[in-house]
Amino acid sequence: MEDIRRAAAAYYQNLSEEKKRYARFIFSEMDKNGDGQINLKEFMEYHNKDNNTALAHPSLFRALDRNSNGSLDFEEAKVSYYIMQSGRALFCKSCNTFLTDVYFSCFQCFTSNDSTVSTYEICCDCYGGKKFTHHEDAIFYDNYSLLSQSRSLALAAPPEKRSSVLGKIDMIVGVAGLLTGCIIM
Ligand SMILES: [Ca+2]
Ligand SMILES: [Ca+2]
Ligand SMILES: [Zn+2]
Ligand SMILES: [Zn+2]
Repeated sequence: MEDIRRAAAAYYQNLSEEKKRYARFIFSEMDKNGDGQINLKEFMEYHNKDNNTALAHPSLFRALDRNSNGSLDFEEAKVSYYIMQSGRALFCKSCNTFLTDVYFSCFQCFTSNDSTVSTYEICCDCYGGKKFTHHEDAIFYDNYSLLSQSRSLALAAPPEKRSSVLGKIDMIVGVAGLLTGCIIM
C-alpha cells in the first residue's frame, strides 16, 4: 500500500489547480457531516450511490486508513481519488481484500478468448494457504510475471485477437502503473 500512496502523492502533485479543486470537492461530497473526516459509513454511502460499487469495500477503506483511526483525512482519501480516477481497483475473489502489491491471477481465465469468462485474482494469503476454489487445472501467475507472459502472448496472437489480449494487459499494466506511479504503455 505504501507504493500506491507514493504514486498517489506524485499523481496529485501533477494535477492542475482545477483538478485539485475537484478532488477537494469529491472529499466534501463524501464528508456528509462536514467534520473533515470520512468515516466508513460516509465512504460506503458515497461509493454505493455513485454506482461506483467497485470501490464500496470496507477492506479498501481499511487499507486507506493509514493511521487506523477509523476515518480518512484528506491526505488518506487522496489515494482513493487516485484509485477512482484510474479505475483499477481489484479485490481478492476469495476473501475480498483490496489487492495492493503482488497478487496471483489464473492464467487460463486471463488469456481466455471467451468474453464471458472473467479474470480471477487472489491475494497471496489465499493462494499460499490454498484458501480458494477455482477450476482444477488452473495455473496461477503473479501479476508481474503475468504481465511479461502476456506481452509475448499478445505479440504471438493473431491480429484479430490481439486487441482483446491487449485490453487485458492494459488492466494489469494499470495496476502495475498504480504501484510504480508511471504509465508503462
Ligand atoms: Ca465526516
Ligand atoms: Ca485515518
Ligand atoms: Zn484473499
Ligand atoms: Zn481460471
